[in-house]
Amino acid sequence: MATTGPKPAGRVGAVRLILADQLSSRLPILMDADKQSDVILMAEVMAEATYVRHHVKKIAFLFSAMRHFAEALRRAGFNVRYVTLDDPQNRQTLSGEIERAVECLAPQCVAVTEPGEWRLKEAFKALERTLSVPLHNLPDTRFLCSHERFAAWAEKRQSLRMEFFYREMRRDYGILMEPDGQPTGGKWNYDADNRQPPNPKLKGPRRLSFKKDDITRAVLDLVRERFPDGFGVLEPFHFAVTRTQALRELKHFIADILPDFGDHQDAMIAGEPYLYHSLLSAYLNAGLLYPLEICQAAEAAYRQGHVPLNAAEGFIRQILGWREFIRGIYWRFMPGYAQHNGLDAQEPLPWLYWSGETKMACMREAIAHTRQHAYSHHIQRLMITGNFALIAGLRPADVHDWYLSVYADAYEWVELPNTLGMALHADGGIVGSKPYAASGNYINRMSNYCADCTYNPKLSVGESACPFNALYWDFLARHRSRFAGNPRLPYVYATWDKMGEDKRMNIRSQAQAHLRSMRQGSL
Ligand code: FAD
Ligand code: DLZ
Ligand code: SF4
Repeated sequence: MATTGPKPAGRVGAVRLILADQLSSRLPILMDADKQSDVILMAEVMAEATYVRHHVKKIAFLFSAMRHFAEALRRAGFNVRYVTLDDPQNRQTLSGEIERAVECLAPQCVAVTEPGEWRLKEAFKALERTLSVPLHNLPDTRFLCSHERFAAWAEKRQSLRMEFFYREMRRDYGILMEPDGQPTGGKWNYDADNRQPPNPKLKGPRRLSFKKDDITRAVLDLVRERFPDGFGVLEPFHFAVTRTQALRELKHFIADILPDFGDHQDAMIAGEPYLYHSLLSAYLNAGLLYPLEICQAAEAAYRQGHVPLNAAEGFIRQILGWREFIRGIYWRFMPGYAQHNGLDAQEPLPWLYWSGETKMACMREAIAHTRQHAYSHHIQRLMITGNFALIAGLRPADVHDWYLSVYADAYEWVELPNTLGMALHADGGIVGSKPYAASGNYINRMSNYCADCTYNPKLSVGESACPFNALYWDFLARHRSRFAGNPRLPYVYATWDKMGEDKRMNIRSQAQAHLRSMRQGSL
């Protein structure tokens, strides 16, 4: 592939930057472009590929999707300047590549779409001050809730709860709404019908695998060569890398998988990384799919009688509710949000998160999926790796770094509030009213992992006791003054108090023993 594109015949109007996660033709940056005089700039740069230790599949997915998008733009008649990672002239930062494009093309201005990470927004602000031509910031119109809409909703409230935000979004977009203004089916939320414990024989449905073309093969070679120490396994590589392929993934999900999404939403089964989840987040976040088209496809499947209401509503809530709510939180509370450590957790991230080497079958499984696929589903992220980090008191900044690195769908706007807020309860309760702490009992109920584990989920003390048990009680005891008044926790503290002094002391010293083993790499 050519590293740079042709220069327009006359004076260049605007250089328009498209980031790796902005691969959407409906963004103003492309819709307002003049095909005669403007140049679209896309750049693979080391600074972005290394600011955390990204999974190699994430890098390959983004580079391949970028290159395919650039080809599609060229076919549509745009002038595209595409800078590959191995271009000897590449300055290896986005700001450096914008400056180089300005030096080479002498445009009248530069335009960027608001990026999804605070640090890039700051970098573009700094660049604006030094660039020889004006830099215009364009909005990211792919989201369903604008910053202004979120602020208008949030300003009226003391605490921000996703459920109430979601109802407003349902009304705004008329999704699963009846003409009389009532929610379809009479209820806003059908979670009570979802989330069944798994049958241990549960098998995930067949998933699509996309054929690798020359572009993807070249990217895989590049990533193999340039990121030999990257996290995770590069091949096999099954990702969709074009909008057409991502739409096939969406169609397959709606037709064959969504009907069972609700029932199995919280289930975890050994050797089944995907179960009934959509696998759409990487495509949605990179811009290959739009959130509204996904919600509308799910609603249409329900209205045609193909999908039950509990599944359609539960799925739509994740996108129209959680995803938009999380983004609203990020931009409302940054940059301070990233500094939160509300539970004063100071334990460094243990190496087992990177290596997957642990006797805990549930952690081994979740990290193995992560290494293999740059994916694990929500309950593994929240109730296995997230829950362990919470109850073991791992440092939020380290945990944030890990989640931002290891998943193909990870960008700070979505990863940070999920990690700091939802999983670690480090934000003082902005995202969630209660910590998602759970013992081995929960994991045993919702998975078949414990059957194959060195540890016993029924024991809290002793060599074979499940680490989640003692760490769970120790977490609650450590933070009693903070959580005792939480209306959702009194029964838990009543159980703790009933245990008796000796048992409580044994459990707490067992928790310390687990932490020592964790530090020594033998947990
Ligand atoms: P499905 O289960 O099929 O859900 C459908 C869609 O709903 C997803 O594709 C996603 O777009 C959206 N969604 C569901 N839950 C959330 C949520 N809590 N926040 C935002 N969107 C949601 N999601 C990311 O996209 N990027 C991340 O970096 C990310 N980091 C996370 C870190 C932690 C600690 C936790 C607990 C969750 C994180 N999530 C993140 C949310 C969620 O786990 C993933 O969106 C989901 O697992 C993606 O898989 P899927 O597409 O199969 O989702
Ligand atoms: C994650 C990522 C990677 C690995 N590489 C690039 C890149 O080379 N060029 C680029 O434009 N963007 C890349 N990205 C995405 C950005 O780092 C950043 O996370 C998002 O653009 C935030 O919206
Ligand atoms: Fe995880 Fe404990 Fe079950 Fe082992 S016994 S799989 S550590 S919950």
